[in-house]
Amino acid sequence: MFIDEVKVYVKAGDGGNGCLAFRREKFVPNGGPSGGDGGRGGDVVIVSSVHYNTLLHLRYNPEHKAERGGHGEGSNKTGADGDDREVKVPVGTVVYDWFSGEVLFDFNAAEQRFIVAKGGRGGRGNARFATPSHQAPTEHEPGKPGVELTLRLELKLLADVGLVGFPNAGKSTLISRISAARPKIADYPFTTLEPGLGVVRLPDDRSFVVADIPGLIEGASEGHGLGTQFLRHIERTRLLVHLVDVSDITGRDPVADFEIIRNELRSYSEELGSKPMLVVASKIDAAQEPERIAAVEKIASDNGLEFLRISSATGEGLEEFKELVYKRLSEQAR
Ligand SMILES: Nc1nc2c(ncn2[C@@H]2O[C@H](COP(=O)(O)OP(=O)(O)OP(=O)(O)O)[C@@H](O)[C@H]2O)c(=O)[nH]1
Ligand SMILES: [Mg+2]
Repeated sequence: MFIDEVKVYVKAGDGGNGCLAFRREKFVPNGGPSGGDGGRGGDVVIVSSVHYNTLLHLRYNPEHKAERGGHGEGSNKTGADGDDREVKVPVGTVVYDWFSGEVLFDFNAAEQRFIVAKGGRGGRGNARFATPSHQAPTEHEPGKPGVELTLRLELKLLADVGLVGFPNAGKSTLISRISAARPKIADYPFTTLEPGLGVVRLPDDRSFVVADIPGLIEGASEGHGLGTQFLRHIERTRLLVHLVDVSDITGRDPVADFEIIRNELRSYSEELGSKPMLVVASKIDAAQEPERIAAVEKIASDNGLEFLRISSATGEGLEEFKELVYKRLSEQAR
């Protein structure tokens, strides 16, 4: 299991100070106390959001402070409350106290809100201390400090996207180009024996998780090649990316390859067979015959599937690929 983890410091806003003041008006010789209360400090609130798939955005931004409350003023004016500070996390994030290791909250659904650090109360102004026998109080309180905490946020990464295709189709090469994952890559089938995950980063704190798995061949569901056991690692993904090698050297028919993989997925499970899928022509830098690419494009469109072309060797199409995958993922609620 792949785990994403960050250390984060949070500090709620301090309360504003209570004010010491007396009314001074013409014709009112001894005006009463009029110091207002301080405002409440803002809370730090952690919110689960479907727009985040990883904790990467917090790794580069590890401090979160809410606003302090305004101080009380004369004429019984209360200070303004400080604004809350929201920290967004993906569903599946668990919040721990860094030092004690205690679990503070477990986000298991979207749009849950957890006040992790409460803002300090505002101090009372001197007007609040007046009683019939104590008409000119000078007592007034400072605001209470906001809570501060160091947290450990942990997310068990689940793949959002599964890469499927024949052995040698270029799955591991692709994940190595779009993420920090460094799987073994080689010019022979069944190079990948164990599934691996990679986190893909996009501008504006966007990210998603891709699973690289072993190749499938005809009869895999009957145990040929490496079988289909490993498909359970992509059962819970939201999108499949089907890589079809269109280079000339394979000597294979890319359309037949496409059909074989789809059949193997269907034999594994109805659910996997009907998952949303993007069809990707891989290794276009090595495709001298454009008909091979056109044939894959046609079979995709005949099946009502989106089609893209990429080369992990030259980088062509990779930016479009990442953006399209992100777009399709964010269109689906988890
Ligand atoms: N020309 C070219 N070769 C590529 C490209 N992508 C991958 N290759 C080559 O294709 C071969 C297989 O690549 P892998 O990434 O290991 O393929 P895979 O799909 O992970 O294969 P398995 O793990 O065996 O299922 C390697 O020799 C790569 O260098 C590409 O875009 N262009
Ligand atoms: Mg591989």
